[in-house]
Amino acid sequence: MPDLVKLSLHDDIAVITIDNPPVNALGPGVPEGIAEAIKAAGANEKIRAIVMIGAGQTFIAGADIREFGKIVSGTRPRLDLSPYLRVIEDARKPVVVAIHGTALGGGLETAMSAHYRVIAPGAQVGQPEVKLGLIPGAGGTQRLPRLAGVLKAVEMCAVGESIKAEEAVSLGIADRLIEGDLLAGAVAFAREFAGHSAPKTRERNEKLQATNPVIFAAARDQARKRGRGMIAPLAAIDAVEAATQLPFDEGCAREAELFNKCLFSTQSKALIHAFFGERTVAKIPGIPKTIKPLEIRRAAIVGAGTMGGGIAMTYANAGIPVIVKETNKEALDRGISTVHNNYATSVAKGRLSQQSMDERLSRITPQLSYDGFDQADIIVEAVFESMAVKKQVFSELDKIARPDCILASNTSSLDIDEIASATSRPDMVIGNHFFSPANVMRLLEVVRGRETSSEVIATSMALGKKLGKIAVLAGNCRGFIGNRMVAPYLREAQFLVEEGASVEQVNQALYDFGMAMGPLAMDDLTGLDVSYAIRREFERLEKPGVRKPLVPDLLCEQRRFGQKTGRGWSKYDANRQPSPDPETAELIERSARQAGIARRKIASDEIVDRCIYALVNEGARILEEGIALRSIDIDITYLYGYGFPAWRGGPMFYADTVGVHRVLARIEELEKEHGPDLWAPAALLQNLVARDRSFASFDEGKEGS
Ligand code: 3H9
Repeated sequence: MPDLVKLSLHDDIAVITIDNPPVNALGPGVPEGIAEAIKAAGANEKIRAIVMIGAGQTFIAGADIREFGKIVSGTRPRLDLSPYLRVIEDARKPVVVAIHGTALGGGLETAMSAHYRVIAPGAQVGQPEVKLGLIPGAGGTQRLPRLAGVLKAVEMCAVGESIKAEEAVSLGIADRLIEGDLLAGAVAFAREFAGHSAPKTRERNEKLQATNPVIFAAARDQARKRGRGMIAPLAAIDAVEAATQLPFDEGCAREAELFNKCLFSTQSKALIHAFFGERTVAKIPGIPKTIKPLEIRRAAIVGAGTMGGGIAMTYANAGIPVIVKETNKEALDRGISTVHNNYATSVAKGRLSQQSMDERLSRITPQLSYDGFDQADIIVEAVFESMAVKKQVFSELDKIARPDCILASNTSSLDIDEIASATSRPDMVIGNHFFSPANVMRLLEVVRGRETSSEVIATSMALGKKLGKIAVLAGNCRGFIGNRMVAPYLREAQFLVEEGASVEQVNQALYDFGMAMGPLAMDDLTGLDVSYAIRREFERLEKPGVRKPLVPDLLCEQRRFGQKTGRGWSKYDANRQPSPDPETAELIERSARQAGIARRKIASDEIVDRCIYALVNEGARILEEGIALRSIDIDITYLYGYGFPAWRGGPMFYADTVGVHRVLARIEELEKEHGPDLWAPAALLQNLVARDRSFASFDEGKEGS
């Protein structure tokens, strides 16, 4: 028997331990090992029942996700876990699975093929395959409705969220909650049930009876809204529905068919890319694991505006006390009242208890002075996006902060080195660019300056995790990764409306592509005044004679800053619902006419090509300059900071799926039409095409890939 699975005897009870770190995934050798152990225990006359448990922190967290790529590329045969699970279910002695940590995907499917399940408080079970663009593929869609009922099974398989131990027990997925020593409790449970006729999940049909078909129609509606464009949630619902219509074996066959369709889809490849990407971005080449992050016990923030308030909430939510400083009482009160209202909304929606809200608020200290800043381990500057203002703040902080205090700027695009030059400790200065709303958005763009120390980078990356963020490291340039790429993306969206597309058409085309919102809707949300201020900062660097969007400055001059003023590219009602703004449309048309821009009918395909390929081309430049470490860092930035659809994997992965040669050809066409200043292809893109490579292959060999 392979070492991955161990069999030991506790008198009359056999204990099978799955030991495949880090998460006991069902990699090669594990299912085989389990089946062998079950058979061996079955053959031993002294054994009356069998307990199966995971070593380390968790039960089985699923199939080994790394294997899926090999199956799709044909280097590994298709994965069929069913025969191994049959061995468990058909064992003549009762099999009790003991769950701690997580039983996810194939892990829960393994557990459900046993006769009984006991579970530790704090453990979770789930079928998260849809998050990887898959569906359960080892009988999960057939066994789960038999244990938990159809309604819950549909939800768990189509949405992919895990449930807690207590709920698993109340639903019938687990049979008993075991407080204290799980193994001892499971062995005692097994003894209790040894000799009972063991229930086979596949034969338990009572919860399938009288299923209301409305469940499936409602689930499909929900899935279309929630997972816009995704195929896996719908496939998961089809598979659970099959459980209510077909005998078990035929239901499993239908599930296998749907699983394979999903497995071979680009969507699944994209979502698996995102899964590993989320973890890869934490690995920074050149910063060894031996570098210990500094401990962050107390934080301070300069600025209580939208960003400062959201950042304060993020720290408070993570249990870190935080001081927030403003320059005048009115601004401070306004900022803190927004924080208060945000928490109160969460309480009203039942997402947060009143007690948690009070605890979190008690961690936030609003004030007008720098009192206590000398105690902080990190100070985050979140003031107006102006170099002069930021340098002033940093020179003040330099005098107050402890020498080992990190000075972080929340700038979204300004030069970190120039900001650091206002201090005597550029090695302690770093960018911590949060995305609005900072307490909600998962991305944290960490920007390393020329002199930022490895320890400070490692601390920001670890802190990001503690704050519940996905931290991506970027180099220092105008806009770093995210906003540098968004500039040409927005530029094209704005050019397109000048050339004849409507604001609504541009937004709709990108929304239909899968973006969380259209580019001009995003511009209205972040505030046109923000990009206006940044344009002023960088005006001196603009190349003369290059076409620039005409309308954004005009809208700002009329104080049409987007959602915050009720007007921008669109009009917004009191609930921030958009509607077309005829005055903006008129302004766009007039400006285009005066500039001699020919207006024409524009197809949605052109809108998508121009916006998305502008992202890809700039992304390629960012890679070639080393601003992003790997293409995956760009993809994760876009998935978590800019609402790029996860099932397309991010802009660089998307370019790979289209084919870099096709992307380059289209960019070359756009260069011919709009000129090299706007559309000269990135050298890296040309290089990849010339060598028949992809962005993914560019990442190969880099640490973490
Ligand atoms: C499936 O089961 C299909 C079935 O229906 C059967 C089909 C036939 N495989 O997240 P962490 C790695 S589909 C391989 O940082 P945490 C992960 O990459 C699967 N590797 O820890 C990382 O590696 P590294 C359904 C895996 O404590 C390390 O483990 N299951 C797998 O924050 C630690 O992970 C899922 O979708 C895996 N299944 O969270 C569950 N899982 O250190 C996916 C993890 O080199 N996993 N790794 O970067 C998770 O949700 C979280 O990892 C978990 C732990 C909650 C388990």
